[in-house]
Amino acid sequence: MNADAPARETGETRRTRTTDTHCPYCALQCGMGLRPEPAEPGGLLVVERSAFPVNKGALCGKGRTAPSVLSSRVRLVRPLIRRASGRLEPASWEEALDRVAEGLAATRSAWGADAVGVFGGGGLTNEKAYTLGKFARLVLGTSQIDYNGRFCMSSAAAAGTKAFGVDRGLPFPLDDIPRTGCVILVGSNLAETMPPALRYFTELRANGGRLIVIDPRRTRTAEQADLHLTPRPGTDLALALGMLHLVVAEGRTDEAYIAARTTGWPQARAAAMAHWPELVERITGVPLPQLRAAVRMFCEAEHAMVLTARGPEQQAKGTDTVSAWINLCLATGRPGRPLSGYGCLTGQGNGQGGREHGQKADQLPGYRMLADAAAREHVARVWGVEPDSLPGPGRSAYELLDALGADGDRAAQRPDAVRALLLMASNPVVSAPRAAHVEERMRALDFLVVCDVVLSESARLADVVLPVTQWAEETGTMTNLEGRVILRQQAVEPPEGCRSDLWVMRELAARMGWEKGFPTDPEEVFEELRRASAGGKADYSGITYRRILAEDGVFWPCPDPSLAPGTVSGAGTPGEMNDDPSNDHSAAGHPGTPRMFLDRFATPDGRARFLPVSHRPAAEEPDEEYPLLLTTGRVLAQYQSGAQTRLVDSLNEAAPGPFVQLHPRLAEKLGAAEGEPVAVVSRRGRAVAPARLSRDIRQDTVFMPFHWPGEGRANTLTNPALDPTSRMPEFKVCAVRLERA
Ligand SMILES: Nc1nc2c(c(=O)[nH]1)N[C@H]1C(S)=C(S)[C@@H](COP(=O)(O)OP(=O)(O)OC[C@H]3O[C@@H](n4cnc5c(=O)[nH]c(N)nc54)[C@H](O)[C@@H]3O)O[C@H]1N2
Ligand SMILES: Nc1nc2c(c(=O)[nH]1)N[C@H]1C(S)=C(S)[C@@H](COP(=O)(O)OP(=O)(O)OC[C@H]3O[C@@H](n4cnc5c(=O)[nH]c(N)nc54)[C@H](O)[C@@H]3O)O[C@H]1N2
Ligand code: SF4
Ligand SMILES: [Mo]
Repeated sequence: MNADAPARETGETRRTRTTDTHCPYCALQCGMGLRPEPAEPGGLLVVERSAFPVNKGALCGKGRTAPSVLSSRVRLVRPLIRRASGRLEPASWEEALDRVAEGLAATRSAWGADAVGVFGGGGLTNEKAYTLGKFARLVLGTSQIDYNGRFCMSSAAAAGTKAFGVDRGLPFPLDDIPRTGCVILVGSNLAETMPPALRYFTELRANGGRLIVIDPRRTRTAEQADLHLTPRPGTDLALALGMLHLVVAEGRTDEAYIAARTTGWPQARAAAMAHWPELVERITGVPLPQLRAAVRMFCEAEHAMVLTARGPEQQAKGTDTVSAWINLCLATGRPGRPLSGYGCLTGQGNGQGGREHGQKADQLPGYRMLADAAAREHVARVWGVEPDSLPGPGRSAYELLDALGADGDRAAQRPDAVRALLLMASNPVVSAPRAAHVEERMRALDFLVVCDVVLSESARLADVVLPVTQWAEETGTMTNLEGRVILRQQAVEPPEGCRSDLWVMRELAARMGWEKGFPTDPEEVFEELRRASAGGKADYSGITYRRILAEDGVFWPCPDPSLAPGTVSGAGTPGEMNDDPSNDHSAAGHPGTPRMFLDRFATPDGRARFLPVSHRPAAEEPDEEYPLLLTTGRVLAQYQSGAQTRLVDSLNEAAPGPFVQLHPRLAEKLGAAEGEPVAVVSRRGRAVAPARLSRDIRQDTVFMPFHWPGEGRANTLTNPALDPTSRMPEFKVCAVRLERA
């Protein structure tokens, strides 16, 4: 398979021909070609890469316009330092790096290593995420590192690990979707959040399969469904339990599968049976006949899947909610069967790989756990340090942001405050829950360093801003939502003043006494990551850049036995999950694992675990003062905090600013007309945005997208109540009232 491996791009070829690479944004990681074309925005023409299997050439508007964010017109191209004037002013790299190294070292020596924090991002390549985790633990010696992926799929990750022993968002390729019989899509608006993936669902329906969408709003995705259930936000847990109750009551369980492949059914069954369908109807607002219809469609299909996204996951009970959906799948014999099972649609470009290689508070590379002695020993050996020198687990993302700064009264309240922060690839001022508080905490820091490609709202608060290179200007691997490791190749030279995140970390490490151990060549980092991940759950040791190019990506786990450590506890045996005939073993090494769990789950006994879960209310339910529910999410043309996409004219024309989606009846009660500003008020604050009247939303619920800063910032309102297991904030439900603005 290596014989026809395409050549890696070189500086020479880059200047003249099309480079195969991938979009900078979401977890689909659509393949695209980039060809130098001076007249185009960013100097690059986007060329269709129809041979790449995931998107077959299709791109959404964000992907098509991504090169314009490469342009130095909108980019950071020089380091900035906050001077005596109070303003951010240009500086040399030398001065900026010295300043950062001094600032971080000063905080550490005055207040201890845990007074320095690191906040990463799920958009970073595997190489960067790996290096950031290593930099935090070795150079800074801090336990205080976490990342924005905590806000993304952490509930699904926690539930997947509990049930299956490993967390890979989709345990099967997207290509299985058109051939299954029924898909329940829970809280995903993929028609807007990963448009080229819609094709898999239209093909499913063309093949006679059924699509059920569960979303309190009638979205573009819901429009495609055979059945659309519109529960009250925050009640998916009850909905799943009600369906499981009906499955049992109607005798639709797969007893042979339950006996052969699972544990814990009696307890999970008992918990579900306490959720009577009539009670579930009352909690969720979904009429019982619809619930029955959904159960029938799901159970009558020979093959079926449940896929969740942020709707049910971004709740203070997100982990239990996903467990309830997994229970439904297990009771009906789906996971580990062909064309069937449970999957989570991961969100950020490297949302999957970014959670595997050590930028998470409790984690080491290869999805190893920091608290596991054998894992520490293995990784410490790869890093050439003593296992005892590695710090333990730290705080989760929101808890870390909440612990920033020791000003005023907080100095006494928070002896363990984080006083200096290195922020790489996230914009929490816009995207974190209870954002006004988070912004205040960031302003209270002694020292804030931001590495970014643009001057984001968070970068504006920094003491030092370091301008870094991005996707098309550098090479690195990403792991898409299917667990497919792909290679983003450099297609263009970066602007003069920009340096890669890897280079920044190397320079800082050197200034802080680590001359070695921080290579800047991505492939060299990847070779080290292969060894560090060997024998871990997310085992990349058999993957090489060359193989990725030759095979359109390689699915982990992909072990190389020659790199495996002697013993690693809890590592499972990935090869055993991999008896799929489509995985053609050959002399070239392990073929990778497109489909997991066909023989066994990654638990010690090989069985999937039912979790007994029960409904509970949202952290904040409506009351007289705050009678409505707010839920939040995305629109097609903007990406996340908008730091990148708000710089693109055509995207701004399509989605110019925030809005409040509300039902015409609700608007009438309020006396608000289409386009008029309305104020949404929660216990955290007040946001104002134009009303968008729509019959596509429940009358007790309003929706706001979260892509904008300022007055219309949705996260001014959101509730930072955390899931007890995943530490996911409750972005998808809080109590609000509306006022005329
Ligand atoms: N255009 C665009 N695409 C993106 C992104 C982007 O910012 N913009 N971000 C990427 C990232 S990081 C992610 S995580 C994904 C997210 O992808 P999605 O999960 O598809 O996106 P969201 O809009 O956050 O939420 C999906 C739906 O959940 C619904 N929902 C709200 N509350 C509830 C609830 O209580 N229960 C249920 N069942 N549904 C509910 C909302 O109405 C919404 O339609 O998108 C990725 N793709
Ligand atoms: N209310 C509400 N809030 C939410 C959500 C929601 O549904 N509702 N969703 C949550 C979710 S799922 C997510 S994933 C978060 C995302 O929210 P954020 O973490 O704010 O995500 P981005 O806006 O993608 O921020 C990425 C930043 O990194 C920069 N960047 C891009 N590439 C690189 C690089 O290679 N290196 C460096 N150093 N920087 C780079 C970008 O310019 C940008 O400033 O938002 C969360 N917030
Ligand atoms: S769907 Fe996602 S990966 Fe594909 S072009 Fe759009 S933003 Fe990029
Ligand atoms: Mo996300």
